[in-house]
Amino acid sequence: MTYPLPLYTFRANLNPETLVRQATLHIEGMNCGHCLNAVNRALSSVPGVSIDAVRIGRADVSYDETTATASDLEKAVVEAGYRATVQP
Ligand SMILES: [Cu+2]
Repeated sequence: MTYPLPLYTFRANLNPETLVRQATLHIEGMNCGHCLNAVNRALSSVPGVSIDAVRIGRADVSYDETTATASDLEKAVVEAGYRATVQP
């Protein structure tokens, strides 16, 4: 007797931690506390994103890749008036 249960189904049991990614955004145009607030606000408005640190010129974030993409992060910062590139 054979059991047609495919072994790969066990891999569907993903650890939720594997879906959280970290990214660093390099941001041009920031120069003061207002900019820090604006970038903070922009990034925290993206669903699935949590901010680890924001400094002048740089933001470190964690994001749930089932909810947000790297380009969502970039877009949020660009819409706030800065230039941003994401490094995974
Ligand atoms: Cu500023």
